[in-house]
Amino acid sequence: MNRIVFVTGATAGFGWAIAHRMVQDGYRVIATGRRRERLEALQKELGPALLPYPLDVTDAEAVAQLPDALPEGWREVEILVNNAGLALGLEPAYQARLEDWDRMVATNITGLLHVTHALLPGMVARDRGHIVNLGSVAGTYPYSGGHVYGATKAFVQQFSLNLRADLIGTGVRVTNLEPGLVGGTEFSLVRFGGDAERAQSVYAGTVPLTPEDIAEAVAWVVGLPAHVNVNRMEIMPTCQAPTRIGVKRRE
Ligand code: NDP
Ligand code: 8X3
Repeated sequence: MNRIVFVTGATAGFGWAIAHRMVQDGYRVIATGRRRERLEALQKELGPALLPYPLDVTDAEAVAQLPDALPEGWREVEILVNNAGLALGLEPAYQARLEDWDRMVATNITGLLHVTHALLPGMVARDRGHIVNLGSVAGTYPYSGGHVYGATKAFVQQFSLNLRADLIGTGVRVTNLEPGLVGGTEFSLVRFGGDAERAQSVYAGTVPLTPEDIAEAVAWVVGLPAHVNVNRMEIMPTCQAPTRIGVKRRE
């Protein structure tokens, strides 16, 4: 198989699992992220079907050079998994750090846009492609402390749907994956600035989704026949559900 998948944020969590799954399914994978040594470890494990390509999605210059900067034979990206992203902090908006807001916007919105802008024209020219964006349930359901993180994922959801509107009549598909609680990643560790105990407490007493569950969803949506487009897929663990709207009662 000569189908090429470009995964952002493949050094950990979902991206790491997606890289494994896609190679296992016979795709060739360009694995990106900022931590070069993690990408090299991935290649050691997965062999020549995986190309380690260090890339910070907020480095506009490096992203703009795609796909021409990729080695020959790796430039015709068919599937883009826009996975790199992060949440920072869980304080209420009025106590949040402005630099955290800026970084979430730069990574989850601007980074995702730049990578898409670089790789989408080639897909349209070849009349074949699939963009899988990592949104979140946080883009649909508000929660305290979710302010900018949830808003970035609402952007990703709407951008995905608007891309679909532009891509009607082409062979390029777009899917927004919207997971809920997923354990086994660095997400909460990053959110809480390296506080492992607080990060672990997020999953206490739950059976969360796993990165492999997300990789399974990616493998399924991209493996469907070319005439089938999953627009949005919301996935929660069985122990999670959208519940009531909050009310603050007087004491
Ligand atoms: P992880 O923190 O485990 O992984 C995030 C990945 O993004 C890492 O590989 C990291 O690599 C990469 N990354 C972060 N910033 C940049 C950057 N500037 N440039 C390139 N890569 C970057 O998180 P998850 O795997 O849990 O999350 C993946 C995606 O899924 C995110 O978009 C997240 O918002 C979303 N999501 C997560 C959920 C969860 O519960 N875990 C639920 C719903 C959605 P490196 O540091 O090496 O650059
Ligand atoms: C990650 C899920 O609920 O922590 O996007 O925002 S949540």
